[in-house]
Amino acid sequence: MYRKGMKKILVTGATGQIGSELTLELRNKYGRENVVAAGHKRKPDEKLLSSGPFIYLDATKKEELEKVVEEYNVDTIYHLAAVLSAAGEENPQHAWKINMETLYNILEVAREKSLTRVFWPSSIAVFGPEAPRVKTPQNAVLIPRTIYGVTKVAGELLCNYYFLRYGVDVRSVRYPGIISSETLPGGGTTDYAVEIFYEAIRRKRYTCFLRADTVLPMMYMPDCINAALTLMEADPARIRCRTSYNVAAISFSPAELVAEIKKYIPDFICEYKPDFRQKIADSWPMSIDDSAAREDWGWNPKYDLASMTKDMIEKLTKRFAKGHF
Ligand code: AKB
Repeated sequence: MYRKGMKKILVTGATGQIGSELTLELRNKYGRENVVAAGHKRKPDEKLLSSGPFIYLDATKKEELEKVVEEYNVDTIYHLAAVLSAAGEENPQHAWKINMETLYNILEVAREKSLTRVFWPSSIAVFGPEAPRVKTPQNAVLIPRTIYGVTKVAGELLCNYYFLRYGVDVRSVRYPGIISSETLPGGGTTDYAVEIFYEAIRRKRYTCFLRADTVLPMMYMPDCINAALTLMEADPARIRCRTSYNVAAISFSPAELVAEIKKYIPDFICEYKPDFRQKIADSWPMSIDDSAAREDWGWNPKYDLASMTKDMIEKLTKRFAKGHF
């Protein structure tokens, strides 16, 4: 374990889809009091509140961030707060402000205060139609069509710069769509793959905003968390990529996911009404080549389409039975 002297970890975006589960995992691993969860607008749920410190933080304000880092003796930041692809297209100026200003402030604070390590997620959204869409290589051309993708490319370059110029130990992976049962995602193009489970169990009907044959790279939450933790624990000498690593797990289309869900809910009906998100999905890879992550720091996802679907249905069915929606 790289952290000696038990300084603190700060998680921004801790009330979001990844943050809400990653924070709990970090608290299990490093101690409840050592992980400070920071949200901005969304109210934290009971698990997040009762398992350790929670604060409100606007990371576009550097002074606020500096205060928190000093007050809690933070030495590691997981910076998850971001506006995703579909929400970004509705207000590109806002997406640029949130995604770029917060990352810049985090990197600046990491530089000024010599923080030990920073994790920042990039996305498959860095790729555009000019990149090969099947088994997209690590070093494929990056010409995204969304403002979200533009902020992720700019962010990757900024992280690489801060590493080379100032030695900030910032690490990153390009996440695909993340599927999870605890907190709904918001504003993404891959969100259908989570919503579909909620609607299949509650109503046995879902209207999908992507075409039935739209294949996209996806990942189940336990693998998503494992990617962040494994990368952050890796020996610095093994991290040869300081922009962001491709990580892959599963690739499937809505039709393939529907077929898998129907094994548990045979009368489930899915309709298709593609909207503006179809164009975004069509500009992204269908599958990803993640050999660099596998070779450098041992990336190895566990869940496939069948095991992810089984686990999602079991978890959500239990939750809904208890009346927790
Ligand atoms: C989105 O759909 O915007 C995100 C992503 C792939 O980064 N889930």
